[in-house]
Amino acid sequence: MIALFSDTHELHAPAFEFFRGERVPCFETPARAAFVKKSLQQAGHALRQPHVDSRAVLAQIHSARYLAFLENAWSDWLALAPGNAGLQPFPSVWPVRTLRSDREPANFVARLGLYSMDNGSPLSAGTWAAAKAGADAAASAAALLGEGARAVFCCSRPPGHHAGADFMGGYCFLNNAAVAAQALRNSGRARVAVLDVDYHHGNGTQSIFYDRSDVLFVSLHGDPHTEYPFYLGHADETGEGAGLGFNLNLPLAAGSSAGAWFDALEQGCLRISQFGAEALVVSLGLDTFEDDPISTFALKLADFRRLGQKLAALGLPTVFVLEGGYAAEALGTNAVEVLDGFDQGA
Ligand code: OKP
Ligand code: ZN
Repeated sequence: MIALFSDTHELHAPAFEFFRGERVPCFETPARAAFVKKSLQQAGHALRQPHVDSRAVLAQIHSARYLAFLENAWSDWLALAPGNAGLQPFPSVWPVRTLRSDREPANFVARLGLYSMDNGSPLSAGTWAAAKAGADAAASAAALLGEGARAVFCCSRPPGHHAGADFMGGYCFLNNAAVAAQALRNSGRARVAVLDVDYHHGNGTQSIFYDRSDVLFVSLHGDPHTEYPFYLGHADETGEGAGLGFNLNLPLAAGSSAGAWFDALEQGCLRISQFGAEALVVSLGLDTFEDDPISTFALKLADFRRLGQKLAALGLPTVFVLEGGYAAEALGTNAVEVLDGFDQGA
């Protein structure tokens, strides 16, 4: 399978994040992509650079003011106070209910609150460049499917599925899966399905396509009653307006078994077949792994091969986009198992 990889991901390298109120080393690290790259090479997958500029598609997915904010965030942070180069920006005030989000404040940290859903997503100097390279990979993957590729894997970070039209969060800045889906729509595929198998609900992707019937969103994830992102991902979220019936959430209780997970996958795949998808985007989070440090599902190495085989059985041109997975060393072998399972089943 073709894998898209750019070294630019390394430029997003925050030093720490907040977890339970404490400063801890980041879970989402450059080492993650390095391990995946190494496993891809060992397994003989061809690595290529992204070759398509995603800017036009990004403008279809994200708001203009959010994109401008993100692109200029680091220089605005540096301009805010001397010494900021060695510090990481975090939001401290958010426009929750009753507060206004239509007026953009001048203060950088206030704008950071306006455009963030959590305090768990540190920015660093190269965040925009790294995130943009990931979006470029997603747009490039869609182009490669147009040239006849059966499947393409985007080995990119930071992840994207928590990022909405005008906000970042959950380590995500630009929604790569949404970029891939929109680029596939732009190239003439009438119906595109996004299947999100990350442990965490893809709230950003859901919200971006919530009122659309041309992009089906299906997600398997830890029940938001107890799991991040908490405020979206329930089974009663089925879409709105023209999009009613085109959103399927399959939340599973924390600690669910691999058997329960594959039962939900079967349901999700049935819905995608019934939808008549002409292409598939997989938000490939591998934090469903039994040893993941921040998640509670129990998938083992062999389960990832089985996942790849199940996805191949859908018989669709497929873009895989890397999302979460924080057992960094195992992430490489787990990802390659999915891709090899897919190639074997295809
Ligand atoms: C991103 B992805 C919060 C610590 C936990 C949320 C998890 C984000 C997961 N301070 N952060 O879906 O794998
Ligand atoms: Zn996740």
